[in-house]
Amino acid sequence: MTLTNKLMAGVATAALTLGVAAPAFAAEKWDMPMAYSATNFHSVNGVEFADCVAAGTNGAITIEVHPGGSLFAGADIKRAIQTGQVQIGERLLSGHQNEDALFGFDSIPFLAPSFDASGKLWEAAKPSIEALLEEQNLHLLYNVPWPPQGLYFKKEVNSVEDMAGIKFRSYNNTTARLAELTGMSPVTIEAAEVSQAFATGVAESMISSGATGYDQKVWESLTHYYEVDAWLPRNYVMVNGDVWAGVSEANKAAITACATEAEARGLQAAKDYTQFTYDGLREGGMTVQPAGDELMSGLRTIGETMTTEWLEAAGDKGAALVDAFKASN
Ligand code: PCA
Repeated sequence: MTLTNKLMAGVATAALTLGVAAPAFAAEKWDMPMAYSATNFHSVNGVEFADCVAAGTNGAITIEVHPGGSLFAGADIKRAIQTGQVQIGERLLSGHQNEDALFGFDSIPFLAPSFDASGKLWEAAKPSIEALLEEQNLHLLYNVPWPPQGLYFKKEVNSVEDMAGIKFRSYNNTTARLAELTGMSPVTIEAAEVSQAFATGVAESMISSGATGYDQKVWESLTHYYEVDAWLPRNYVMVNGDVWAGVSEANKAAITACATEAEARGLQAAKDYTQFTYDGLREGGMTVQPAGDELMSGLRTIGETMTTEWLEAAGDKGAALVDAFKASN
C-alpha cells in the first residue's frame, strides 16, 4: 500500500469511527516527472493526458506534470516511479539497457527506420516489454516515438572517417556505442542540457531527432544536420504498480482511455514535428540534408555490428522479438 493510500484508508476508518459519512472519493494528486522541455511535443502531450485524467476521473485523480527534468533527471525517473517516490512518469526506456538489453529494442540501427516500421516493431515488442515492466512494478500506460534519428555536427561530414575524434553527446548505450565504433568520444548528457553542452564545447555532435535540436536551439552552436533515419526511440509513460492496483476499476478505465488517446495524439505530433523542426533548424541557419551515400554505407556497416551485439545481449527474447517483427512485414 502506498503512503497516500494508507493515509486515505486511515481517513476513511476515522470517518466511520466518528460516524461521519465518508466522502465518495478522496482526491489523489500524482506527480509526473518528464525529462524533456515543456515545449517538447511529448511534454505537451503529457499535459493533455493529465487534463484528460482529471476530467475522466471527475477530479478523483489529478496529475501534475514536471517537465524538463525539474523533479527528477531523465536517468532517475524510472527508479523514482518503481520505488513510489512519484506515482507516474515518462522515460526513454532505451536508457536502461544495462538492466535488460530488451529495453534497447527500439534503438537497433536501421531495423525499423520509419514511423510505420517502428509501429510494427512496437507491436512485436509490446508483450515482452509490458511483462518486463510488470516484473519491475511498473504498469505501462502509453508510449510515443521520437522522430527519426539523424546526426548533428559543427562541420560538414561526408564519411564515418570524418567523425573521428569528435566529442559526441550520447543519450543511451546504443548512442555511446555508435560513438565508439565511429572513433568519437561519447559523453552522456540529458536532452535538457545539450544546448549548454554545445555552447561550452563539452560536446560538439549528437544523434537525435530534429525535435530535440529544435527544442534546444542547437543552431546557436552547430551547423549541419544529416537525415540518417537510424531508429525511432520511444518515451514510455508508466505508473507505479502498487498505485495502479489501488485505482478503482472505473478510474482505471478512464485513465486507460486517456492513455490510448495520448498514444495516437503523440504519434501524430511526432510525425508533424519531423518536417516542422527540419524547417526550424534551417531557419536557424543550419544545413539540413540527407546523409550522403558514403556516410550512409559506413553507418550501415557499423549498424550491422551493433545489431549483432544487441542480439547477443538480448538472447532468445531479443531474437524472438526481431523474428516477430520481421514476420509482421
Ligand atoms: N531526443 C531525445 C531522445 C531521442 C530524441 O530524438 C534526446 O536527444 O535525448
